[in-house]
Amino acid sequence: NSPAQKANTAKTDSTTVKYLTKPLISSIYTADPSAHVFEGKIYIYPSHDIDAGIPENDNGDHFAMKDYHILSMDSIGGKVTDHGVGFDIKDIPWAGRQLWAPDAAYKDGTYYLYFPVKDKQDVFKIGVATSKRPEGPFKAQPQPIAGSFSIDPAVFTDTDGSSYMYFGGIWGGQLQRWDKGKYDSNGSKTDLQKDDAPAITCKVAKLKGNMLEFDGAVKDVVILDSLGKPLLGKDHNRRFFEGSWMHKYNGKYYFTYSTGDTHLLTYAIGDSPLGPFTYKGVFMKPVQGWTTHHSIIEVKGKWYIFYHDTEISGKTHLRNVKVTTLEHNADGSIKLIDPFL
Ligand code: FUB
Repeated sequence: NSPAQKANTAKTDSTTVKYLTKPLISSIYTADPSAHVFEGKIYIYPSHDIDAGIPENDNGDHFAMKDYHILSMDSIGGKVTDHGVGFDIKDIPWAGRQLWAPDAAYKDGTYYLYFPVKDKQDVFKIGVATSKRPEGPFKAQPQPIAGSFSIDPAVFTDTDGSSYMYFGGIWGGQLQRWDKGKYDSNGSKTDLQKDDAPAITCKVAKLKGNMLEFDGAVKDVVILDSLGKPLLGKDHNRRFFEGSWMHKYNGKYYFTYSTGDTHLLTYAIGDSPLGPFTYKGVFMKPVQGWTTHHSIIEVKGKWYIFYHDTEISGKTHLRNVKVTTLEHNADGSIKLIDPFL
């Protein structure tokens, strides 16, 4: 455990802790919820946490997930349906281990499930699987998406119909090992280890119309401070770590992400889905547990954030998904959410 993780756990050891909202389901452990409105319902694509008995480390080996259960709700606050296993690691021909945070998209009668998993050489890549139903079962393409790497795919479809994938995560997500354009198995276990250089950042790629391939080069998601300078490696309270998402509000593009070891959800705003984005602030304080991962959707004119914490288990690798409201202020900023009452 890093000191930050210990502090984060200690904060919630007290018996007086009261949570802002309740877990959506308790029959299985779920995390990293990517929510979408499909067919008039809310579908949630979470990781399915399991206890594989692997000790906790900074590489994230204890997150040893093997399948996804897709959840749905008719409305926020309504009954949650667990549709059972919609996708299994054993059906991915190239997979080795660790099926991490997924996302989903819809186009022209097909649902697309995007998933990160380590290949047989223990390198994270991103794959895609398809289904005619939002809850699956999903069938994987035979190979990972060409040019993909690292973790946490988040697919955003703009109002003009173009889709983009945001992806990447440092430390156990291996993003820092791709800094020179190809995977360096001897690379850093954490970040670029250059405090005064621009921090490694999230990646974005436009998707082709077939939703299965990248359309052109993978680009950096540039996050600038208020003076127009890129965030630096030492700026752990603001720099990108993992768990990105994109939503569009009043014509502006909101890039939201986790700062990882400082346990914050932060946002940056831009005029294009490809950025650059200007850092604006924290919109969610640390949850219980080390990881923090979210998605943001609009349902019937109101905005919601799906996130996870460890209320049920108290263990960082056994998480439970939750939902609460997200509010934009009149000036476009996001109201700060405290996950505890
Ligand atoms: O669930 C495994 C990893 O933990 C995710 O990929 C990260 O975003 C973090 O939530």
